[in-house]
Amino acid sequence: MSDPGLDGIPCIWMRGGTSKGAYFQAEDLPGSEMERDALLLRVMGAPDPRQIDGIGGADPLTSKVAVLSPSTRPDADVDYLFLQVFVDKPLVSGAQGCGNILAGVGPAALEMGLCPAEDGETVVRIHMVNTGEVAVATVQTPEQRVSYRGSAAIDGVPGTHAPVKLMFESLAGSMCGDLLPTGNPVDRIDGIDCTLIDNGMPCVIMRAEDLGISGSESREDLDADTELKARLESIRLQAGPLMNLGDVTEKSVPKMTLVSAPENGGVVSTRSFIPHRCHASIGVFAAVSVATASLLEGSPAHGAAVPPEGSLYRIEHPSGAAEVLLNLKPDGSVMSAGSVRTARKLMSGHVFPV
Ligand code: NQM
Repeated sequence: MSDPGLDGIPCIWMRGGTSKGAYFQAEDLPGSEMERDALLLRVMGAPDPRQIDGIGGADPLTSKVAVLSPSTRPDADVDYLFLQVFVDKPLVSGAQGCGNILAGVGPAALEMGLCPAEDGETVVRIHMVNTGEVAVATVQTPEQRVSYRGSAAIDGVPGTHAPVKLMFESLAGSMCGDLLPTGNPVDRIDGIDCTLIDNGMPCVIMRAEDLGISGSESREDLDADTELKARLESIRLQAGPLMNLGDVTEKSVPKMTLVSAPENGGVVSTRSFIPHRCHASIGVFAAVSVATASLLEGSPAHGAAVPPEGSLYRIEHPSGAAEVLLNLKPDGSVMSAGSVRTARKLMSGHVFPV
């Protein structure tokens, strides 16, 4: 009988967008969720703030897992289940998706032979199991091999790489049932104006100044601000049930996003707590949700925003800006969204969850 601690488990360690994670095939992981999660905690070395006994990078952005399998849906090529492995708690959560790790799913599916590569570009339709939506990824595959080399740059990642184009339709209410789960563009929690929105990612959007910050602080300064974090957690725990997410004490949603006026020609500036640490940039779906909120009159995001000329929304964040494409319907609501990310295969081999 095979022993994963001795024989290892096939794994690709990949950067997807501004995150990093372990990409597995579902068939190589235990079928029982409890056993699977226990194994993933050992793989990442969690719980431990340093993740010294695992491959996690001691940061929620580098303690992520993608589980891939042939698609169960006729309109997709591959199923992608995202799992967040908490760094400092014995918790693995599938109660959110991840658009950055999604950037690596097309390349990983092709590398794993879950779908065939074409010569030039390959379109991979990805069923995002966490939310039920389909993403369409375009991967560079010259001579039917995934290429990670190219000239696309994204803020938060040094250098340039091959682009991975991601397109989405009908993200509204991905986890909350509705774009605005309370039916309001603004709700007040603990005296703070909040837009509770889900256009791909449940987010609570607030004015940075209402929380006593400028919104241009560094990630490190915000992470050290325990008083601010306690206020955000109080709002988050109340927002969870209002957003149809139930008790979110042990969940990584909703994301707590503070907005302010843009400083570098973008639409709006953000500092996004995911939810207990400040993001080094911003999640793809969180950026789509912020861009969408910027269209809603009365929302803190609308008040701070400088609308773009066309359909490209630059959402500023601590390491630059994330570019989000929004195609609008004639009534001004969002029809489809997209983003260009990059990914890179860093290691392919076996991981040993001793
Ligand atoms: O919002 C981190 C990330 C994410 C999520 C998080 C993401 C998204 O940047 O689509 O990508 O919000 O926990 O990896």
